[in-house]
Amino acid sequence: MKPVVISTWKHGIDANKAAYDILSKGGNSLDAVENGVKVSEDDPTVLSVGYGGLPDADGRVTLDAAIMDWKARVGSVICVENIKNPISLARLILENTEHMVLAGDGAYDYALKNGFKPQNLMTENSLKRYNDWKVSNKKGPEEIHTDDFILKKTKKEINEDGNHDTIGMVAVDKNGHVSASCTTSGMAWKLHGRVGDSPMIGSGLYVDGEVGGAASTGRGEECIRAVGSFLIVEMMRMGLSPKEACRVAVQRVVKLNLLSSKNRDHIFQVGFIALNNKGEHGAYSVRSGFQYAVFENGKNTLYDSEFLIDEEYIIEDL
Ligand code: SD4
Repeated sequence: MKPVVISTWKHGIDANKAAYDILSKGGNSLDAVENGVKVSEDDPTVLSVGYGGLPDADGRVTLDAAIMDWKARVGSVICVENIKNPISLARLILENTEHMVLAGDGAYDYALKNGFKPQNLMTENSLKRYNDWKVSNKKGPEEIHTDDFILKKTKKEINEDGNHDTIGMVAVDKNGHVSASCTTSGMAWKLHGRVGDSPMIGSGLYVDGEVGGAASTGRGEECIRAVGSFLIVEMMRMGLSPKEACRVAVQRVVKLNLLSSKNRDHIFQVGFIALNNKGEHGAYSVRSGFQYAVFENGKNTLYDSEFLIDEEYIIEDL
């Protein structure tokens, strides 16, 4: 079964290829999850990650990324601009510093001191979409983001839309060592300085070498308050399968959303993926439309995730 790599959304297919290439040659999972998600960071057609990621309300492309390995080593960058591969910056923090998280200008300065080249990450397409949003936007920026946009579409349209979302990746190598990565430009049109779940250890991703790892995508605010990825790993530790553990986290996300007076709605997506150190994997999401890519036994496959909403009993049962 091992090695295995899993990642979020359709663009995970290409990212998985790069990761599996490393794993199948005997490489370790940390190298795999860094180089895997870099494929999405480099791809201007992926509108929620790296180069070509949609900007915030001020027209600034701000990136978040984090990486974690089976030895509980962590690197994370928050709200960094003009660096195309924040995941490699996160890896550098993991390898070279006594810290775990660098933010904003400090992260940027550290990148330049270590050989990263500054680059404008706005593409013609993302600039056009930003300008269109500015003209059409009637609501405050915090109420408009890619997930709401996606969820206004039909299920069919959601599944045909290859232009979303954050990439989260979890891999296990031939030695059973698990690592995870997560990288994003966050919600489109977010308030400047807003940070989502992706760079937050425990929310956007988590790994425990004795158990496995998990990663998330979707509306980060909902995942942060559930500390979703940590919860999944702990559920797997207690014996749940990766899919069952993801389902528990999705239930928690919905429960906490219902409790909150401010965001009492279900018009959002959160999806989780999980992989244990035996190579078993699973996913679950709040709503339909979430897909995840799995490369195992030499085959790269895109799966539709099971989802919670439409299971009406769950609201009362929580
Ligand atoms: C965030 N979770 O910044 C990321 C964005 C995302 O679907 O995954 N959108 O909240």
